[in-house]
Amino acid sequence: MKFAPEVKKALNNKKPIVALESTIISHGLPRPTNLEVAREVEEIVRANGATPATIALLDGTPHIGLTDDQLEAIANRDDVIKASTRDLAIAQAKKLSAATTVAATSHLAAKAGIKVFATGGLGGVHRGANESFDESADLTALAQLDMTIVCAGVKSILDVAATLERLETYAIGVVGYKTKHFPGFYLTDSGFELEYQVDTPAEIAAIMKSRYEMGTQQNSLIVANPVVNQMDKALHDRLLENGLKAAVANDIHGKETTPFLLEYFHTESKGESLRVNIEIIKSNSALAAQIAAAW
Ligand code: PSU
Ligand code: MN
Repeated sequence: MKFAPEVKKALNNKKPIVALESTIISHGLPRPTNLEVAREVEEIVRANGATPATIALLDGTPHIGLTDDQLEAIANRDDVIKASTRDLAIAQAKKLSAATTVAATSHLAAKAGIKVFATGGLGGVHRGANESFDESADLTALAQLDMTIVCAGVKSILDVAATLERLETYAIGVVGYKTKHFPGFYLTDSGFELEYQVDTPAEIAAIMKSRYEMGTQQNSLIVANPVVNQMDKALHDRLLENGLKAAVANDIHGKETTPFLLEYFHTESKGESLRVNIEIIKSNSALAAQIAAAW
């Protein structure tokens, strides 16, 4: 793994670091917004007292922290694949450039000794998974990694109830940030309740510490941070219904499903879902930096 100088320095000096994923840049947001947001998010992490470490593979080399040129390559190159954990070794050996999902980013971040990670919305159990078997590898990755991950819940394109059950099975802790309503990514409230609410980064850092005392640090902790200005609910529900139909009509499967649905939302909502997605990732990055600092 190649470390960006500022990340190396922060690791050596035990300073706060926030890992950031790159699939959202390459496959989750449209150009040229993706690069602008990637840069802004790094600045937000710095402004909140931590060092950003955007993670990706460039020509086979895993990078923990990217230079601006490298960020631009991930945002604009057409040969950047979407890599989950299982793709990492193959991509390295084949010298591919790859944006890393939540699963793959957490894996590399944990290996690097980073404890806190910010994303938009987690992957989870897809609707119709009882037939398609489509469950994000984010779930199994977080079931075995020492990571605290800040997200706006799981993506609303998923089966949220089934995903919450899986999180319980995998012993992945979930706390709501200033809420007891599990957030629904584009929506502030998914309609599902949470058992625990936390109100400060210090409280979250205390839970992180307890995970070591209980020996449960190898199961990730999810900090669910709801978006403030949610998408119009009626528009959301309509696009979700139509988007799921469009995915079937276009024979979309496997790792293409999530990028397809996100792009469908961004195009069909004329930027409304994009606005919300940007707000989500910015707010999660700020909170993650504060948690890293408290830790
Ligand atoms: N959050 C976003 N946009 C995204 C993602 C998360 O706001 O594009 C990405 C993450 O990289 C996550 C992936 O790991 O979507 C899930 O893909 P899949 O459902 O194929 O596992
Ligand atoms: Mn999948």
